[in-house]
Amino acid sequence: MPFLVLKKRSLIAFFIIFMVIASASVWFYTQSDSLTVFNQADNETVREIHMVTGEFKSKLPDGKEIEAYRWDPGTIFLEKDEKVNLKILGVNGDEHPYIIEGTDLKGIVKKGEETVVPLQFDKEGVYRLICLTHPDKENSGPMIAYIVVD
Ligand SMILES: [Cu+2]
Repeated sequence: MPFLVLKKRSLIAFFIIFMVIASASVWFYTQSDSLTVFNQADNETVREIHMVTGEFKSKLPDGKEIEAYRWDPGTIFLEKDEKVNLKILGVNGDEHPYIIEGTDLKGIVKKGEETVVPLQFDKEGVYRLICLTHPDKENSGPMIAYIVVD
């Protein structure tokens, strides 16, 4: 009987040691993984920001329909000098020709397509992403998003 108890004990001891080693290696691997990811982000990886084109629609009491196209999200934030790929998916509206104020960036976001706009600003400020078809409320807008660089 005492022999059996001793055997059980050493089994338990082995199990505990095994668990400690196993969890230590799991911890080590997850740590080194996140370190690698962090280093990549620090050096070369270009951050992605996703945006879609959306539409608000409503009916007035007199039956008249009103609508507004929007960039969603309507405000994005970048660090100065940070490299970002702005990926805009066209959902509502067939085409949205856009400009970004204060830059020479322009293009067209089309329904069902993803437009990638590479961004990098060396000056702080608020830059407006403006749809030229829907720039104000008279033209089913304002379809304006704000790019905040600080
Ligand atoms: Cu538009």
